[in-house]
Parts: sequence; C-alpha cells; structure tokens
Amino acid sequence: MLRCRVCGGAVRECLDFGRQPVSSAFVDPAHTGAELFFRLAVGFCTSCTMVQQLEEVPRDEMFRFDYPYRSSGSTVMRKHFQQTARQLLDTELTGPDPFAVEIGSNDGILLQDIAEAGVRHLGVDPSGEAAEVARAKGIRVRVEFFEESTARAIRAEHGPADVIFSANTISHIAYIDSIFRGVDALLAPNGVFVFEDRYLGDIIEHTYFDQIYDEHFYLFSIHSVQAMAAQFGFALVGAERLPVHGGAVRYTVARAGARRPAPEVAELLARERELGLGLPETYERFAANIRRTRDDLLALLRRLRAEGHRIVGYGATQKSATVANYCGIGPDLVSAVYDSTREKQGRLTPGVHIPVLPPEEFGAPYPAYALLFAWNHAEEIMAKERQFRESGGRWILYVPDVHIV
Ligand code: DWN
Ligand code: SAH
Ligand code: ZN
Repeated sequence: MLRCRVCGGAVRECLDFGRQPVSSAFVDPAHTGAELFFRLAVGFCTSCTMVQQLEEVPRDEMFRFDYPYRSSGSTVMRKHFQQTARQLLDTELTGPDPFAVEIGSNDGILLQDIAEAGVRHLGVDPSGEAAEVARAKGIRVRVEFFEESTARAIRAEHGPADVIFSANTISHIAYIDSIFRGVDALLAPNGVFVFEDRYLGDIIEHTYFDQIYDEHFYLFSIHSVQAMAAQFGFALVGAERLPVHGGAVRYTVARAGARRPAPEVAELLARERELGLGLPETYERFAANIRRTRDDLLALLRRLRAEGHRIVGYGATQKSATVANYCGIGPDLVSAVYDSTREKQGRLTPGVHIPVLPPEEFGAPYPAYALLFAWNHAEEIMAKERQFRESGGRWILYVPDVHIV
C-alpha cells in the first residue's frame, strides 16, 4: 500500500496519465533519444485528503541548472508579484531590520521589489541560469535546493526570517517534511510562511487536468494544507483566493498558537466542503471529464487537419506536456509551438517533439488555428496577437472544455 508523504495514511490511486516525460526537458534536436519517462499517476490520502503523485521524479531531473522557465515572461504575473511584494512590505516586513527568504525565486520576479525597497532578502533556487537573471537585478540568491540543511545554514549566517515566501514551488516538493523542519529552523518566533499554489478545487471544477505534471507533486486544498501545517507543528492562519494560473490560493502559516486564524480560513473551508475533495466519486467524475476533453480535442484536431488546415500551438508550457503526451498530439497535428522564452526556442517539446519557434514567426504566415496551451495567459496573449484573429485565425481552447474562439 502507498503511504501519504505528509501524514503516512493510506493513499488511494485515482488518476493515471500513463508514461510522461519530464515537463521542463525541452529536447535539443541534435541530441534526441535520452529522455526520461515516468508514470504520471495521482492518488488522494484517505486520512488527510492530500492529493499527491504516486511516483516521484528525482528533483535533479526536473530542476536543473538550465531549467528553462522564466517567471517574468508574463506582465500579468509581474504585476501580481509586484502587488504581493508590496503587501509583504506593508504588513510583515515592517520591523527595524526585517529579513525575507524566498523558496523558488527563479528570475527574481517577486524579490526585485523587496530588494529595491532596501530590505534584507535571500532567494533560494537550484536553477542557476534563472538565478543569474535575478542577480543581474541586484537580488541575492543561493543556487541550492531549500531543505532542512539549507535552512539551518541560512539561519546561522543571516539570523531568523520574518517572512518565508514561496510561489508555485512548495507543491513541487515531495520531501515536504524537510521543508517544514527547515521553516521551523529558520522562521522567527512570530514570522510567517506564506506560499501560493494552484487550487485543487479549481483544477477539478474546470477540468484543468494539465495542471498535473511531474513538478506538481501535490495538489493543495485548504483542508489538506491545514492538516499538513498541523502535522508539522504549524497552523494555517490565512487563506486568500487568487485569480492567477487558472485559480490559486495564498496560504499563510504561522507557528501553532502564535497567531489567530483569519475568518477567511473557516469561510473557505466551509465552501470547500461542498466540493467533496476527499470523496472517490469526485475523482471518478474528474477522470471522466478528462477523458471527454481528450476525445473532443483529438476529434477536433483530426477533423481540421483532414480539412487541410494548418494548426500550431501557442505557449510551450510545461502543462502542455501532459496534454500533448496524454492525448498523443505530435507534429502531425500541431506543426510548431510559438513561445517567447529564448531558452525554449529551437528545441523540441518533451516526449512528442513539437518544434518550438519564436513568436515573431507566428504570423509568417498565420496558421488557420492556434491551440492555446498557455490558456492561463489568454488575455495577455490574445491582446498581443490581436492581428491573428483579425486576419481570420481562430484560437482553440481545451479548458474548461474544447471550444473555438
Ligand atoms: O508552476 C509552475 C509555473 C509557475 O511555471 C512551474 N511548475 C512551471 C511553469 O509552468 P508552465 O510552463 O505551465 O507556466 P506558464 O506560465 O503557463 O508558461 C507560459 C509559457 O508561455 C511560457 O513558456 C512563456 C510563454 N508565453 C509566451 O510565449 N507569450 C507567455 C506569455 C504571457 C506570452 O505573452
Ligand atoms: N516562484 C516562481 C517560479 C516557479 S517555478 C513563480 O511563481 O513564477 C518553480 C521554481 O522552484 C523553479 O525555479 C525551481 O528551480 C524551484 N525549486 C524547485 N525545488 C526547489 C527547492 N527545493 N528549493 C528552492 N527552489 C526550488
Ligand atoms: Zn495524508
């Protein structure tokens, strides 16, 4: 029997996407053939309800020195983190010499405003090339995985942290016990551990099945995060719904008894109970919706191709690794995918090997259809590529269901 990585309870398998590649491993066309695959399967804990993967991909395979994702590629996300930094500066980083640590600081999208405010800070991220981008903005970064030993070293060198922040990273870390022991070692007595991650409730409700890929080891809910915090001697004292990445939650965790929980925690928990996130039938319904989306999307792409239309992808997201590999969408259906990340251009998408090209080539000439893999950035991308629709092109979306706009 599989054991929950958080509480040790029994885990019940509920979803299986089969053989999948490492979602960040964009392939050099000159060196194909050595890709790592794993079984992407998900279960939920019958005790604490935490949704988690059944196979762990080694962290060094996912978060390499040349990890290609750059957070600052989206102006909407940049604004989001600017506001987040402002909020932390105004509420938590107000003492005489505050200290903020970020886990998964990537290219410095959040810390840049903390650094500019002159506040002591430290980013921790194993992705060295992304960290170089952050350093060029005047941000201090340790190129390392955050875990208990890193946290102890930081504490010894810099003293306690008033805020430990993390976005879209805590859910990526299977060895969660080491993270919490690290937070315990590093956090000031009344400090806060603030992290935001995609929300399980939205993923199920809107069939965002592509939010499930190697890196998203856990899919958090308010209930499971509350139980997780308690398991490690902490308490969930704040929860805030966020519109980014299709729906996320910002959790504020403090030492048990240190702070009074905000009323929103109980409110969101009550609302969450109606979603049935601990019930097998919820996942059976989710699985049926996923199969329907796969069948509808494949049928649409095949019909359009049979009619002679050219289809491309837009946004070489890591999410799309699951869509393309689970549905079997290769270059025969989607001939290329356009993406603004320089590090991905000229490479092939993991597993199915669709070539990644710069957006400057999208309109030379425009295709008939573009499959929007970066659906979470729909507004930003559709505004940027207004001319595509004006010249008769159409977007294909597959969330919350398959449709053309
Ligand atoms: O959680 C994670 C998030 C924060 O980032 C990580 N596990 C990995 C990664 O996931 P993703 O690749 O699914 O993230 P995004 O933000 O949906 O990726 C958007 C992609 O689209 C990027 O490759 C950049 C590209 N893009 C573009 O070409 N033009 C994005 C925008 C906004 C654009 O205008
Ligand atoms: N916070 C950014 C980046 C998210 S991508 C954003 O929200 O856009 C996830 C990042 O976490 C990557 O840069 C990856 O290298 C980093 N990461 C993964 N495991 C980590 C760990 N144990 N400690 C610190 N960073 C980690
Ligand atoms: Zn559990």
